Amino acid sequence: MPKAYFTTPIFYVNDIPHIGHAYNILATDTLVRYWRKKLGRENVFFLTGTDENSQKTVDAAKKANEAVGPYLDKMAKNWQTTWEKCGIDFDDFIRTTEDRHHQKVHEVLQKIYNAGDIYLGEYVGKYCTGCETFLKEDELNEKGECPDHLKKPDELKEKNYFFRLSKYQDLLLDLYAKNPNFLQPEKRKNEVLSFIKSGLEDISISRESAEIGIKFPFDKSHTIYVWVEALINYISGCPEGETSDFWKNCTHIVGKDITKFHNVIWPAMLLSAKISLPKEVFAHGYFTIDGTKMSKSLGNVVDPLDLSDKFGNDALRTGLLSSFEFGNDGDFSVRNFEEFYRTKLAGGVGNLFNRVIILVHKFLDREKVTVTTNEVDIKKDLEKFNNLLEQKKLKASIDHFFTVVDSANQLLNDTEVWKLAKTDLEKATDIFGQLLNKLVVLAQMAEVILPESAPKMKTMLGDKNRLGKAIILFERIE
Ligand code: ME8
Repeated sequence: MPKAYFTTPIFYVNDIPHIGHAYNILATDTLVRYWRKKLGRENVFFLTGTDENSQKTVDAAKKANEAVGPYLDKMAKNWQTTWEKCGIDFDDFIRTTEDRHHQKVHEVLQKIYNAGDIYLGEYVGKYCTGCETFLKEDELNEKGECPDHLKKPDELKEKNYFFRLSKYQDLLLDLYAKNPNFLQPEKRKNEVLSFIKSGLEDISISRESAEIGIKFPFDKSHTIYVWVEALINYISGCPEGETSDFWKNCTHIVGKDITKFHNVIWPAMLLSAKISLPKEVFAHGYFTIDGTKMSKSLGNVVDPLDLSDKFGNDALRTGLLSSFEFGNDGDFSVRNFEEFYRTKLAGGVGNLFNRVIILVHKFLDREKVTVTTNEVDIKKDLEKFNNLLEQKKLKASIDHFFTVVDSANQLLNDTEVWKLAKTDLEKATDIFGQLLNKLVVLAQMAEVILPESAPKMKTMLGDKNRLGKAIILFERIE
């Protein structure tokens, strides 16, 4: 059986998760569920975790008046339990403060050093702690600030180790020529390609004055640049390591903000260390909340747990993922989300299951109900759904699910089967059969996009001989 390995970015623990992070991990979890269904659970591996060796986590601990170690433990736990509460079914959770990660980082950095790609030099430049990156003059705004964090970067002058990124310019172009899908979607690839073509400079990969981090294996007085070691988490947490089929079939799901790291620096590091590359990177877009950028100062940051507590995890997942297509930028509005819940979930699929099951029980001898499965139709709808997921079209796959829901509701209403059953039971039985077929296919799709409702749907559908009782899938919420 082929293998598949999916990763999310590892999240910074200087703050708690918000809905932007949840968007990334819910999308990944949805793709993982599709592949687990196709390849079998043991052949698919899902890794997430936390990025902890960052100056901003140290600053956050100080601000909270807590010692760094316990602060990191507390925050990592918070991220992990948030994802568990949101119904994310990851196989492993990696923290960059773990030994297994430190060991792997040393191994990889030593290989890059042995390849002659690390040298000592002096760095003079501007560093933004918010981004954990050096910024060039032309990347700053008119006030000389980082455009994302609206803060003047720190002036740094220190002895640094450098990575010979410039050496990999042509090799990277070659990589994209040979593997056009290494970065998707296309527009993100074009951005990265023009960045590479504009000329790659060697990058500083050490800090002399860092308060946290992993030391170089060949020089313990220097700390490894947090991004360089963070990327290695994907190997530290890879089942069976970087020579395995999992690794060769790895998909990194990232936000578009971090493609330079995942699509320039990371493949160059791997080429240098002579480690095979992951299969692909998919960069999704960013969303605004009601048209404005989500930010603490604006007070419009949405906590995924608030939505999940009120509407449930299936609503959180499908409401977010169907707001705009995966790969595009978009907008999320709580009002549209509530509308989606009301019309599509409670009034749509929930109501459909309930009505059909209750009607079948009312008119047919429940012991004798058999679902006259019309295989062709089921196959057609499932195939379309699966094809969309293979292409990572998450919104389109959810939309397709609701097209089937709508067609079932229409069949129910057009035939007025509840009246028909009183006059022509034979004809009504045929319609009930068609409706149950649609519910069967919906329950199968739900395993991927509505994983908490899927078992309830299956219970309602019962087995070949016996239909189950109606269950409310989505409570009406005022
Ligand atoms: O970048 N819309 O971590 P991070 C969509 N530690 N996605 C969003 C979003 C929004 N408004 N806000 C955040 C880091 N994200 C590094 C990664 S990996 C080796 C190291 C998503 O916690 C987006 O996917 O700042 C972003 O890439 C991710 O959250 C991680 O953000």
